[in-house]
Amino acid sequence: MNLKKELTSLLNQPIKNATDSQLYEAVVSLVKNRNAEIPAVTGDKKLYYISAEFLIGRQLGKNLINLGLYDEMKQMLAEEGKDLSSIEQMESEPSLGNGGLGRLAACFLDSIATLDMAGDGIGLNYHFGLFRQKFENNRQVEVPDEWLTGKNFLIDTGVSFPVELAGKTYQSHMYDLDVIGYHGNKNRLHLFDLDSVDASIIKDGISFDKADIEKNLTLFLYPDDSDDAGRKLRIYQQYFMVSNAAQLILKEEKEKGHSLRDLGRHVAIQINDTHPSMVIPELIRLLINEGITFKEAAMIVTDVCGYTNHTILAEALEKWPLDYMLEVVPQLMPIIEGLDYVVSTAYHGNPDLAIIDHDNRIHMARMDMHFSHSINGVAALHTEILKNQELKPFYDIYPSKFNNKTNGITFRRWIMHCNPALASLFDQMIGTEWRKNADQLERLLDHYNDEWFLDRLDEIKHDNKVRFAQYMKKSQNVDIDPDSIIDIQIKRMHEYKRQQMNVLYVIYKYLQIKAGNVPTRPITVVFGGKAAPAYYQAKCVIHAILCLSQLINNDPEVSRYLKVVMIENYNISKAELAIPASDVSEQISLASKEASGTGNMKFMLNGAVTLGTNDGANVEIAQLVGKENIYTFGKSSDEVINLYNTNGYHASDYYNGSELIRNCIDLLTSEEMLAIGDKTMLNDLRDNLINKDWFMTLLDLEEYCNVKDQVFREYEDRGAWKRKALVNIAKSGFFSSDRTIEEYNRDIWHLK
Ligand code: 26Q
Repeated sequence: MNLKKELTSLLNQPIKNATDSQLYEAVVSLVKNRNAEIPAVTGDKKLYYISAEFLIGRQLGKNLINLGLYDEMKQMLAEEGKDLSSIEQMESEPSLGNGGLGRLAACFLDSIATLDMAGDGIGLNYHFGLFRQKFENNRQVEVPDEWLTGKNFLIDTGVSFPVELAGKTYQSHMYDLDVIGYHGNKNRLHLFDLDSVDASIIKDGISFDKADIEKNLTLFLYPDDSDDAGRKLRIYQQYFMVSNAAQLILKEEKEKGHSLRDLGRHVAIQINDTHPSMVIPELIRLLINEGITFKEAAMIVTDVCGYTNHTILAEALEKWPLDYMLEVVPQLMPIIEGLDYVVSTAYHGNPDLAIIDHDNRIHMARMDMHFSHSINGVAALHTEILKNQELKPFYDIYPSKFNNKTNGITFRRWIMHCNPALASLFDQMIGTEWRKNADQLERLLDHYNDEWFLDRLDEIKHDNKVRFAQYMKKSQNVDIDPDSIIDIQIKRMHEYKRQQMNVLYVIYKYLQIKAGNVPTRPITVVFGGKAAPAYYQAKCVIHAILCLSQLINNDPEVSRYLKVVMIENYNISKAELAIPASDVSEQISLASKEASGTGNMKFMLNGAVTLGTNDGANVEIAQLVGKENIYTFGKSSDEVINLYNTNGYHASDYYNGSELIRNCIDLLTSEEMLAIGDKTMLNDLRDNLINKDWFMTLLDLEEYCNVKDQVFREYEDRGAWKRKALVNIAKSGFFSSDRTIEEYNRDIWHLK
């Protein structure tokens, strides 16, 4: 049936007369119907990607693109006076993730389906996800994100499994999202839930009774773990996720008539960081129940599982107290103790390798590394640091398990959907083959000296700046000058990502302008990101950004040249508007701390130039584009690691030793800032920078200020800048998640 007829019949009225919200519901129904007709990908071997997060973004546009219906739908609606992108905005964004790891999982599902591999995602159906961020009195306030209200893409499967938590059996409930690959293959994302979950236990903000598992189990992602009840809730959630996963996998294998002894031939499981690690003992337990010996079960599971590490921060490596585990998942403890015994026997009680340590804590990553066949990092530098530093004892015993898989992003969302004008320009210059094969973008380099093309690139960037400025005006009532240089740092708030260094640059610029040293062209510095609710220092940085923004806005002398903006409730939809509008991509983590980053890849693909440290995938970006097309600065990861090992960094030396640094830091608690902000928070931020500064902001601050000034100067050589943007775009093909997934398949999964 043609789209117009089908939509009209779903609407029960002419398209012209329908509201955007009625149209949204009808288009969702149409898409769900189309998806339902597609058979899921099949294959002799199937992947299960288990993850606590899937940051999938809005689904409507993505589904239309991948079904090949987007342009037709857009045009048909336009003929009826309707705008598809306004209709897309009716969808509440699924709140099923928090940051890079969750967005990576979403990109991977897209690529796995696109590459016609059989592979499903498995996670939890959080009712309120992370939280919605609001700004009040220049502070972050957390409120529940009610994304499940209104029509969405979830499918109620009616599938259910019994899961035993603290000796009590709960019946799960499985919802599915169809994952459509580019041009139509289908896999699924299975999200598990519990019918008894009850939002009415949520009290002011996002607090609730953490002990009431029956009602709270799938309310929130990463519930506050600052007390025992919070930490136990995380174990409840994790076990609920992996027990369902393990039961689903075994059920599907039995239905296919496969012997469970052949699991390794037919199933691959990827463990996305340590949150799903309990799938290892759970699968072993279920295999034993099926009559397989412990020893054989452990071998089978090792064959099946691969583990991905996404972070080198020690606090993110999960270690659960044994007594919590005994309380929540007593059925797993004999298995985990058995695995610990195997390890201890094989490695003569080496405490660095033990699953259960002397403090009776269970090291999830260690269990993963012993009982998976693959251990991977997510960028070349990250994998090297894992091998030579963080996970060295494991690299020494299992060198062949270690491998690198540099992250990637799906070009369907991060160019085709978010920047359709640029995507069409690519078509015009090099044909449409790049849409299937991202390496083709390199052919754009044939047009390195094509003035017309370079001007089009620049016009599209300008149009995207206008679109972003309009959005920010409408949503937050802030004015952004589309003719200013737009410099963006959007990512979770964390000290290692060093948003505070960017804040200090803004202060440095503010002081310069005050002293009469004004920039050639206005600069807009954009921030966006959530702070974990219990992460006080990160909240102080948000507070400083919002106060600075107000200070500068109210100062006409400065605001003509400089503007600071913070996007409220930064999420995927907002990233899709901001990234195409950016000139400068801020990737300024302390070297060695950002495992990879994936925002850096999205900016590059959309023609922004990176200002970054030699960290994570920035290193690979720099290698690809060459030093003329990226701005790097800061101490190397080796130097930073050495400073940590020798206790060689003292922030106060930098504070005392440099007038520039002192002036910037002191402005945080100056009279004008204290007139706007909270004395304690601003003081604590200043104090921390001078006396602790664990992530070495001041180490790289002066160089950062100098290089950032250079970036803004060189922006004025417009011809040269456009070429830098072009080279970044042309070299970004390597960062397609299709490439990453081909590598996972080749080296780890062996699906086909
Ligand atoms: C661990 C223990 C206790 C509580 C929470 C956690 C926890 C929660 C979330 C640990 C890690 C995360 C998320 C990590 C994450 O998003 N890492 C990012 O992964 C991206 C994809 O590989 C990388 O590009 C980023 O560099 C990395 O920071």
